[in-house]
Amino acid sequence: RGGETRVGVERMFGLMDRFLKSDPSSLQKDILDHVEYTVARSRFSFDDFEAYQALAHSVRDRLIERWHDTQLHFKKKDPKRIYFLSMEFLMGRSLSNSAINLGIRDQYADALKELGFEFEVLAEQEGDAALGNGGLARLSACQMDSLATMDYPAWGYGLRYQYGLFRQVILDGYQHEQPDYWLNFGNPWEIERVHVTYPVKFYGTVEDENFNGGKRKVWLPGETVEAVAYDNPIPGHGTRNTITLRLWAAKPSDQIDMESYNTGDYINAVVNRQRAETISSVLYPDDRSYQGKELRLKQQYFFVSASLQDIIRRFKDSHSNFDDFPEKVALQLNDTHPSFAIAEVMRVLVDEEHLDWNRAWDIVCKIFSFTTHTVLPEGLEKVPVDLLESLLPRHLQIIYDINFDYIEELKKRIGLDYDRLSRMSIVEDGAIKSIRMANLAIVCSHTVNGVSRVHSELLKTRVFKDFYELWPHKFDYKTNGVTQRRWIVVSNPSLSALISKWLGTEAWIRDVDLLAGLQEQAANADLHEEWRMVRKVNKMRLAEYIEAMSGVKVSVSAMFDVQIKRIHEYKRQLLNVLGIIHRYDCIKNMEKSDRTKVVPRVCIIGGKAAPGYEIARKIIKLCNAVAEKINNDPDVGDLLKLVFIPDYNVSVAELVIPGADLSQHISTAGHEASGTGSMKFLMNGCLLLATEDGSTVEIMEEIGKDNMFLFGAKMHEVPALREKGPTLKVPLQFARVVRYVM
Ligand code: NTF
Repeated sequence: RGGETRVGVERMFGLMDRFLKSDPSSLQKDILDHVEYTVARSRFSFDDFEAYQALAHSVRDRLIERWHDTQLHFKKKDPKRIYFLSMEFLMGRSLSNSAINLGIRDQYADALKELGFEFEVLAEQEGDAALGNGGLARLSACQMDSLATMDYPAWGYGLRYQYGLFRQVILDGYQHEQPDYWLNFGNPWEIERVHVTYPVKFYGTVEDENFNGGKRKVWLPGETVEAVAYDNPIPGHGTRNTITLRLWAAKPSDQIDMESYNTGDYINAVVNRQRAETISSVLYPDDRSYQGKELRLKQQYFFVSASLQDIIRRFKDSHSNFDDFPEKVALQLNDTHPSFAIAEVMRVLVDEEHLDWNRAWDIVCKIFSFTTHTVLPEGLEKVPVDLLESLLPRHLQIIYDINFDYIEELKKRIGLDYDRLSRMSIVEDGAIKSIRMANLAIVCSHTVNGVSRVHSELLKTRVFKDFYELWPHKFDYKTNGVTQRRWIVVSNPSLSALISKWLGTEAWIRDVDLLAGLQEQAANADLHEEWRMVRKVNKMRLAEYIEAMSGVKVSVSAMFDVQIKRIHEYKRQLLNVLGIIHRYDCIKNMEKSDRTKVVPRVCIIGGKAAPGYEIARKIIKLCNAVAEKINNDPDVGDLLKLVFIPDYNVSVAELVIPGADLSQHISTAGHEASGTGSMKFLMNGCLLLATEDGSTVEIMEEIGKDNMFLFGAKMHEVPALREKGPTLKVPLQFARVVRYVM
């Protein structure tokens, strides 16, 4: 911008070194320059954290080069772009992942060694970006990595929360939540775009206005908040493609409310402006129950409105009308959270771009697709109409209009079946009139997908049955996956080296199917021995961590039996703990001579409970109480240990998974939409103990029933069991154990 005319292209090229070099001495120079000029420390005196900062900036420079090239390339080609809208992204740390995807991790490690630093030690300095809760959010992160690696012209859009998922601290066995003010020490992985800002409006009224001889609706908003873009470059592996995760932060609008200033109440006027920032301040820590809170709704619309303004601006840069919009724009709704995008596109096209309603509707029907991550109908969002009417009055009207047309159409298709019409309506008439976000998403999307095969069957036969019968062609499934870049290469470098050595190629890092090539070596004793060594080293690393976090010494020759995930009744951590109590009791009652037959076991449980989820919190307490009892019983020793790993997050998972021998995925069949943890354990060579639920069913088909421990009732057996009620007769000594551990 302007630079070309002022300096001249030739001169600019002359001044730039084309691309940054990645030989050891260039890397060392870069790092030291960043120590001096970015971190502002002397190159003769800096600590590990400062070294990490400098290193991160050096990697980021290389990311930026590719990122610019990618943007330029796509600007020229103008392909159809994928826009992935998600309220949550659990990115974890970025340093190792970025350096590996850029193909220069080892060069950095060598360069640092000569300076007296260890790459892995510096990598530990980075905090987690925890802008999400659980499975849905980590899936978003894995998806971004894959989209970049597979050369898609994709964008992720979300919110830049100032407080990510709370930190879990265990005091006296209970979970306590502490704020995760993760931006405290700066974030080298984001680039603030002070010029990429959009006004986002709320409240106000809708008026009729004369227009072209008729009437039209005009929204006169009551509050404006500015959305500022923060870009996070996401590099692909083995490609220059580097896509963008654009996160929005709320800032007070520049449009100064002169009235409050003129009344002389300057201090209050400034304080009120500052309140705007609360919109992006905190992530809601509950992944299931929808609470109908105004702030949450504001967050949803805020990120949707900013993202769409950005998307439409990009489209209009190279198109003069909306004819090609569906050929150039695909919007993926990650669960119902971004569904206001539908009403917002209608509003922009009709009210601002003055397209006629039917034409706008035609466009809307071609651009949205919707992924749902839940099984339970209770988990689906319902937005109270009252709330919407005050916050987004024009959107409410639009949703009513969409619903009116849709119900009229529906009557023609299914007749006057009022029960069904009312079930399928976007608007729910009840004690609290509300908008069913899932219905809105299904009606307006061309594709609806579940996240595993059984999940999609459940959608078709239960949750969205009425819709499936009407539009079978819309329903599809995309079984979740995870990226081997993070879950093998970053988290288990020794296994990664082993795989490349035995396959004779690194191509599996881009194409996971190539791992099947290891089958040829399945019986090779040397491979087994090497793998065993890799596992042992990972277990030692994990044992050290366990001791540091919980003070419990565990033996690496014991079997490490792991269950790490959000704490939920349906995930049945409680069942796991009851099983551990039973195991403990059996050992206690055993003849001493029989104890030699027991396989020593370290049970590891980790996960956060939503702050308002009482039962989940109690499960954590139970777990810690049982651990206290067992771990301090010299009679049991190394035969059984239980540790609750506090503050489970992406980085902790990277440490725990490679060291696990057995992992548990024991949700009540029919409850886990997919589950992705199992895939991470599996690709690290860990055995699964799992119910036939979600993606396990497909994993079972892939690896064979003989290669996993299937557990528990099947989906079709669950309703009858529920009907029957509890049948388990609690053995006496079992009850005794429960009593003395609590
Ligand atoms: C989760 N849902 C599901 O519970 C998992 O089974 C699934 O693997 C992941 O989504 C990813 O699809 C959520 O995290 C949410 F938000 F819906 F609660």
